[in-house]
Amino acid sequence: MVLAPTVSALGLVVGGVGSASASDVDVMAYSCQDNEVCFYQHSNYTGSVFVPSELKYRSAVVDFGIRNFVNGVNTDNAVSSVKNTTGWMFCAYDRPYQKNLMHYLRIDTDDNFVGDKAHLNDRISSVGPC
Ligand SMILES: [Ca+2]
Repeated sequence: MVLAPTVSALGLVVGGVGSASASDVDVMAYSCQDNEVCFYQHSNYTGSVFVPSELKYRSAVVDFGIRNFVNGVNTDNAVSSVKNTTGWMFCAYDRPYQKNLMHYLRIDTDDNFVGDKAHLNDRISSVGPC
């Protein structure tokens, strides 16, 4: 009588560990380094990441449609959170080539596109200094 629930619980634990390790790469969040702008595939700074070198030099990413996250997924209309650790503010646009300004990525600021910022989720198509 006591053994049955114990075995059942153990089975659940093993199952949980198995599924977690199978998707470790996808789940493990990238730690944004100094002087980077990190675009995350999921909210809360999780999922895959896109760290464009252009933004380290205060240049622009004019078309997310031709850029991918580290996992190979296209970044256009797919960013759900952003960290800006550079000394510059950038503008995020809904359209390529910096058209349709929708949000300021402020200096040393984290942007999580949930709650009152949910309207920005999966919309960034270009980013540049502003
Ligand atoms: Ca867009």
